[in-house]
Amino acid sequence: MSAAREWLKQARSVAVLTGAGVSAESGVPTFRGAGGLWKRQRAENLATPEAFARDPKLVWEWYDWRRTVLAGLKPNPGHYALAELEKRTPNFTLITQNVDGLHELAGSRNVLRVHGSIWMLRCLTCGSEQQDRRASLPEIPPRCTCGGLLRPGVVWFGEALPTAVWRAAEAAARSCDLLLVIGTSAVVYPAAGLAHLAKSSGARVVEINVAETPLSREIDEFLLGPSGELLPQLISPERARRNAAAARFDGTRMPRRPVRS
Ligand code: BJW
Ligand code: ZN
Repeated sequence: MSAAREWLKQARSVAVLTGAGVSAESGVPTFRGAGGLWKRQRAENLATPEAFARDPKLVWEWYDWRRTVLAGLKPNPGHYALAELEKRTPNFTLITQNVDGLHELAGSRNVLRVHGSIWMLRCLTCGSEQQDRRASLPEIPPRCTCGGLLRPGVVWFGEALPTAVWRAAEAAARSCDLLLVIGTSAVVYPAAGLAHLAKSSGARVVEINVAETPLSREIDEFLLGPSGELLPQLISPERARRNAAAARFDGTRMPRRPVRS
């Protein structure tokens, strides 16, 4: 942790790659691993254009259910720590594979959503895109005003990532001094390749995860633990220490201040 803190202090340009694990402490299920899978479904079975072509209603039911779950969730201390890091780092890029929108809710501004957003809908007929933050949609599958079928504005397996967003993500990985890789199994490409790109371009790479990934032995520092705890310790250690100390005193043990009338 202390080496990573020092690299963060020295870095002039910081990039961050996040995955589902960063939202796990908000209550968002991950895709893989123990407790992973959304409603017992594998992303590989439903997150494909073929699955959508075969049964748009089934795929939409999965996404609609996920939207309902996500609508009730809030960012966690890991999301907030990253938003704070952005404010004090002149050259900062947050690259996320997550489609949940929790980074933006926490206050992150420069967010590259390489796998799109679950809150965007795109028409298969006229190509128009619209944001729709309703938890559940009144009609499944939803239709565009032109009558065409709408699809979730996310990137499925076998689909290209949005070109401009992906170029910006590659540029950030290539030019950063430090890349933080947080809560991703690092098995889905091309996103996982950003860590190799940053490393081969001379950046330090620090990973935070509750379990080892294929990257863990190839990078500079692996921090084992939940990102909702480790990110505040990495980014604002003083505040994290104060909060931890405060949490040790519950209402009954906390010395009471005299109440002035
Ligand atoms: C914690 C924690 C806590 C838990 N704190 N940590 C063979 C080799 C290489 C590539 C391929 C291949 N065969 C096929 C491909 C390509 C394919 C791919 O990578 N497949 C692999 C699975 C094998 N990739 C694609 O198809 C991509 N497109 C592409 O390649 O296009 C080429 C092309 C070019 C030009 C024209 C046409 C095509 C697209 C990939 C799209 C991925 N989409 C999804 C669904 C998005 C929509 C939705 O949400 O429904 O994206 S799949 C799913 O996986 C989602 C995620 O963003 C993505 C990554 O998952 P992530 O975030 O890493 O989550 P998990 O669950 O895997 O991991 C969570 C981690 O958190 C774990 O490590 C935990 O330990 C950790 N954790 N709690 C910290 N508290
Ligand atoms: Zn349309």
